[in-house]
Amino acid sequence: MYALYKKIRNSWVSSILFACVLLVIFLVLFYLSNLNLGPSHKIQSVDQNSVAIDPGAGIKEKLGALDVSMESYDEWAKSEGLNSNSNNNALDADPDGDGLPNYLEYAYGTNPTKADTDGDGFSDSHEIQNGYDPDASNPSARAQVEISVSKINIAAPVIWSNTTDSAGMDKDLENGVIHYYQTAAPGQNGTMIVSGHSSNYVWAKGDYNHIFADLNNVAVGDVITVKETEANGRVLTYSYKISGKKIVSADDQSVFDNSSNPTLELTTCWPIGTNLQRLIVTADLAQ
Ligand SMILES: [Ca+2]
Ligand SMILES: [Ca+2]
Ligand SMILES: [Ca+2]
Repeated sequence: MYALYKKIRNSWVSSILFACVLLVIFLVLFYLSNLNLGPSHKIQSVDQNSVAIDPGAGIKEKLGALDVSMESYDEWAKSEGLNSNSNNNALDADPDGDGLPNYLEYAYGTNPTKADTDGDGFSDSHEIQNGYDPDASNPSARAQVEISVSKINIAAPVIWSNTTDSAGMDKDLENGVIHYYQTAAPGQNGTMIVSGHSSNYVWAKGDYNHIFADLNNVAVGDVITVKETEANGRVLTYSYKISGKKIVSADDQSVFDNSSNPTLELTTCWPIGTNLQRLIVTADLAQ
C-alpha cells in the first residue's frame, strides 16, 4: 500500500516537475520570440498609392521662412531670364505652368521657365511631391535626407525604402532610419512615416540598431529637423514640432492614417528589446 502511495506521489511530483520545466521552456521561448525579433519598422504593410499633395502647399508659404542657402532671389530670377518688369518675376508666379511657384523653383534650384528641368519625363512639381530630385536627370534620383532630434541627440540619414518587405527594410535600416514606402515626402502634405530601431540583435549589422532607443524621452513641443539636400546643392530644412506621443499595439493600422497636413510620424518597437508594441511620435510642420 505504502509502495503504491509512494509511486503515485512520485508520479505526481514528477508530473508537476515536468509541467514546471515545460512552463519554463515555454516562457523562455515566448520571451525569445519577442526579443529583438521585430525590428522597429515591422508595422504591417500599407497602401498609400494615392497620397494627395498639392504642389507646394505643404511647404512653408513664405520664401523668408524657408531655410535655404543660396544667392538672392533677384539675382537668381535674373540669371533664369525672368523679366523683372513682368508679372513672371513674382515669387508666386508660375510662368512654366508646372505647378511650382517661382519661390519653390528658387528653393529647389529648378528652372522657372521649364516644367521638367532635368528632362527625365516628370515635371518639377511631380518629382517634389513624390520625393524625387527635380534637378537630377536620373528619374529615380532622391534627395539626401537627414533627420535630427537635438533633445535626445539623434542624427541619422533617412533611407528611402522602396519596399514593405521585412528583409528589404532590414537591409535599409543598416544604413539609417527609413522613410516608409509610399508615405509623404519631407515638407509635403500627408504623413511622412520614419521608422528606426530601438533595439536589434547584438549581431545585427549597421550603426543604427539603437537609434530610436531614447525616443520616449521627447515631449510635445520638441523639434524634429528634417534636412533635404538636392543633387544641385540646394538645402531645404523643415522643422516639425512634436504634437503627441503614444504607444499602440504592433498591428494597429491607425499609424498609417494619412494626415491632410504636413505631418511627420516617427515609429519604433516598444518596449525596448521587444516587438510587442510601437512607440509613435507625431509632429506637425512648423509654419
Ligand atoms: Ca513653375
Ligand atoms: Ca520648373
Ligand atoms: Ca523632371
